[in-house]
Amino acid sequence: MEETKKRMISGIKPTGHLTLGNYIGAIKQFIKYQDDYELLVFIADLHALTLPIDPKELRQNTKDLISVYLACGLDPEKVVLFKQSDVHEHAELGYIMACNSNMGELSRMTQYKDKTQKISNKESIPTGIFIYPALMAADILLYDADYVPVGIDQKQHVELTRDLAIRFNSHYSDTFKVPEPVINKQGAKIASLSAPEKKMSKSESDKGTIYLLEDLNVIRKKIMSAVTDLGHEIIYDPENKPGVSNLLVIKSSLSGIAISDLEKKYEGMGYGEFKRDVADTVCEHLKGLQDKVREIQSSGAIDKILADGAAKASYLASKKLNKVYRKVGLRANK
Ligand code: ATP
Ligand code: LTN
Repeated sequence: MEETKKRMISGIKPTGHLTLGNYIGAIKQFIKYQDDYELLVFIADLHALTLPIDPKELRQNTKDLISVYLACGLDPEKVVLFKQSDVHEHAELGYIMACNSNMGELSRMTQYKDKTQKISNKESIPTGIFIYPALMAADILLYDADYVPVGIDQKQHVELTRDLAIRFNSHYSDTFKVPEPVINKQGAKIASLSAPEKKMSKSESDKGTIYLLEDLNVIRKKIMSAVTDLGHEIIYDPENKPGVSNLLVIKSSLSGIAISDLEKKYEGMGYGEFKRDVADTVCEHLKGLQDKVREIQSSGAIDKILADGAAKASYLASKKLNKVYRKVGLRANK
């Protein structure tokens, strides 16, 4: 008898142009897992509203994100691919989770602190960014996911999801599966090329960010001017050589060559030649991806894929939300 597969769920916000960090830290993992797990991958468009965003941009980002998911190899025959806002249960359970979380735990979230630090008038911090983790918990708990593959920056949110699930279960009786985060060993935090102490991020556009769909010549230039470190050795030493180590992680993640083998290959090589080699690998990879994205966008297949995905996700989500509504007293407890 075939063993039932464990379930996994993850999503990316369509907040900006996708980066190499999103690809290596998140999307590449999804592809790896699609055969062995029952995988759901969604476009976290409700989350994209938590900070101001232009509607036109949100629409374009959403189209790009689904195209990139498909171009990278997520197979809609194996994976449930959908848009969060197409499944209304996310917002509804998000509200219930917000009612079951507290100000203390939400204000301790690092992402909340980081994102609001830049807003000088604290009175104007949007409420959505504060309750973001409650919606993220709903995204996960709706589907009884066993695992949540994310980059390291999202680990804290998955841990809060676990706390909220355990609290709900003990208050109202067993309702949610308690999920676990899955963080990949390598590439969980791709750094900015210009400031290697910072995460490469799609909402902080700078010359240190490689966008998956940008001009390949620009990408090459960004890699050639990446900050390297003192000395001339090409070795993996994130403490003392964050710039070089980041480039090694990028090269290794895209080529599949172990970092220790790369260190041997680059022994005695100068930084310039090293960067050229990394740029060749990145550009070769992204050229293939960009060609596929163009093909998918002109194929007209996207709407149907998202509609099918939403139907499958809604089936699971509505069952869970009904159960929750009964437990909390919003429905007859039959
Ligand atoms: P924003 O800048 O809007 O916060 P982001 O680039 O951090 O966005 P998210 O939508 O928050 O992207 O993240 C999508 C997924 O990509 C998450 O699993 C996240 O951990 C992962 N991720 C994002 N940036 C990186 C990075 N630099 N290295 C590795 N993984 C990353
Ligand atoms: N918060 C995540 C995106 C996200 C997510 C999720 C990831 C929203 N809901 C559920 C995994 C599971 C982010 O900012 N990367």
